[in-house]
Amino acid sequence: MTVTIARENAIAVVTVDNPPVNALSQALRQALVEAVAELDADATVKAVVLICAGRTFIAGADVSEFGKPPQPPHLPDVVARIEAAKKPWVAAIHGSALGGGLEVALGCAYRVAIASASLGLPEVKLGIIPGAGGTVRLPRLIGPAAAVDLVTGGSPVGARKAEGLGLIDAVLDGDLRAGAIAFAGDVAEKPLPQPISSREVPPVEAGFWESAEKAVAAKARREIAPLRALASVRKASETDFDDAMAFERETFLDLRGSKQAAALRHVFFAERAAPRPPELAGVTPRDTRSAAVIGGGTMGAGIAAALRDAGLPVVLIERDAAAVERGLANVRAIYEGSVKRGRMTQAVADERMASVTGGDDYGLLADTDLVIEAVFEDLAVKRAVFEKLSSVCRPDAVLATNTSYLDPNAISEGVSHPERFLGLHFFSPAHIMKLLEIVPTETTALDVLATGFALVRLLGKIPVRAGICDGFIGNRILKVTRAQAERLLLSGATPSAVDAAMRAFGLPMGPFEAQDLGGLDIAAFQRKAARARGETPFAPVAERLCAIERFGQKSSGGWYDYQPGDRAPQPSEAVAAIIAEEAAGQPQRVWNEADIADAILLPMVNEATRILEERVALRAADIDLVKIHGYGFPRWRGGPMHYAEARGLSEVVAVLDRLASDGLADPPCAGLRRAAEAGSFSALAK
Ligand code: T1G
Repeated sequence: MTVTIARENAIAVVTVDNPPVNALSQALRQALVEAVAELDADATVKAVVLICAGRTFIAGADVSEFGKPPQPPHLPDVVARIEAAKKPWVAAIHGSALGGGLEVALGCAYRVAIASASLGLPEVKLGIIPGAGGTVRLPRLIGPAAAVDLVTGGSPVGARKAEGLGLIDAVLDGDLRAGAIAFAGDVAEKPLPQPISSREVPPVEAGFWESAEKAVAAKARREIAPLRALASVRKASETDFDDAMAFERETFLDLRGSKQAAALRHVFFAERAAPRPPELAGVTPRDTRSAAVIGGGTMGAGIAAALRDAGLPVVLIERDAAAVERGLANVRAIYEGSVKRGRMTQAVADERMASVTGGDDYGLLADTDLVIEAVFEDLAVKRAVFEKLSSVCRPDAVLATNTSYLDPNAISEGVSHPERFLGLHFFSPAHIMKLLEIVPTETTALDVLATGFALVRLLGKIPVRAGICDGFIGNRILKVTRAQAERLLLSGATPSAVDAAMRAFGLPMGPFEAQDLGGLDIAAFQRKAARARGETPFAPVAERLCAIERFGQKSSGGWYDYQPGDRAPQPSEAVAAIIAEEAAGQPQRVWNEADIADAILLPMVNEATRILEERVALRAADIDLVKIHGYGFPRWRGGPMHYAEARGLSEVVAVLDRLASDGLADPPCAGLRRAAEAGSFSALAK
């Protein structure tokens, strides 16, 4: 880390260089304090530019220091020291000024940025609030309403928007350093602007805080930090600067040690590790400038939209002209839906749709870089597709299957140049869900695997490398969860009680509501295939529901009844009767929410541990990302593996042993017992 000072006539340029994102480590905070003292004492310096090397302005406090006691100089003191400087400091912003980075910029007399820069206070996304004056200076600079949006939402704004808010003084064209030096020269002789800390917060209209609290609570749901951030902005508006700073700091330190902050930090680092499997270090991906999707059904259309949204022209291939039209209509419906929801303008939707073309001639793919197959989940059908692709595509074109349950090794048999084949498992809806399981076969070349990861980055999704087994990572765990949920029904629980318990834990919906939404027939199809492989999937009640065509919301009912036109689940007497028949002779017990959650979550952790032991997943944190980004596991819980570690793996093993002794779960696997002895899953991932 370096902080260098250069002198351009009467302007000093302080350059921060702390790769990769100029995070405010203790050493950097110390160097900034020393730079202020040096330049205050230098009479030849009339103004100062604070600029950063590398790809971004200061991106915030150093998140890796959060697990340790804060070290002086503390950031609020650094910001105050810059604010008290005798000469005007001009923050010159490129990339992102985030969190502590923006707070440092707020300590400067002026802020300028290039048009591509963004500024924000994302702390709530880490389960904390700004801890260096962000909630206290911001309402003084841009007013309470804009400050509430920035602080409680955590999303950055672009430079132009920031200028409009009054957050920055100018958007500079051309070279940032030169522009900032010129700006500093212009202000050098002017009187220093009033420090933000001594300005008044503009008044708000009656009822503002009450309505803000309602809006923030509705959006934050179970996350604590947004409401605490709102309280800090309100405090800043209602008390003097010092009291407000003390309140903010106390809140920041309180949240910094919270379970939610630890969980959100875990996810932050997990999302940055997952795209970098060790085996790909130094491997160059193949270029992907054009793409095609085979199959225009729900998945194919969603994948086509995801590819197009990432800027790739897409060809959608179907078996005949009518199917092509249906496929294109499915893609068009996705874009029309986005326009209807206000996610994009009609012009953007039309422009994107214009680069999605269709055809029933594989010959169109002779020069396509990447082809993703999304046809019916049948091995023979998929193999036929890849036989045709092998004969028309370039030998170096990457061929991918979107299969959920079939073995990509089996699908790839007969593919020419099998090294260019892999699994890319999208989650439905493919243009929205962030998770993508990347599944190499035994022959996938490393540069092809790297191409998969590069594609996922281009799509703005979260890649998780998955080994080959039935259901890879996510769906394999889902099967266990569904079987577990039925076990509870046969021991006295009801679908409503199970779903309510899992919603209370933080899931967006419970296992039975989810099946009714997705359709029970899909899992029935997988169980039929499993039985054909000699397996004995456990779903006694679901099998009976499917036998009477109770497939969920797509039919008159599933686990629940539905009134016509109403998607609200109603407990079903017919289902209760079937459960009673299947539960006959089974020991019954009274289930409370905590016990239900244990009986669902801990077997989930157990199966995830097996997945880790079998190296189907590289890391426990990867499994957390699968559950969070593929199945709605609450981010503020960190994922099932983080949740289990935070709860204590020894306790997890003890509870699982109790459930197993009652016949309500499989016993802890050997890996889970080993992890419990070690105190973490890291013992397994080596
Ligand atoms: N601290 C430490 N390391 C960080 C970091 C941070 N704040 N931000 C990123 N990194 C690392 C990251 O782990 C990765 O490391 C590398 O930088 C590239 O990250 C007092 C308390 C800035 C938009 O929340 O949003 O300030 O894996 O892959 O896609 O009030 O990183 O390469 O070794 O994400 O170009 C508030 C978090 C902190 C910003 C760049 N700040 N970072 O995105 O790169 S709390 C944040 C980001 C705070 C104050 C409070 C993004 C980015 P490695 P990357 P990117």
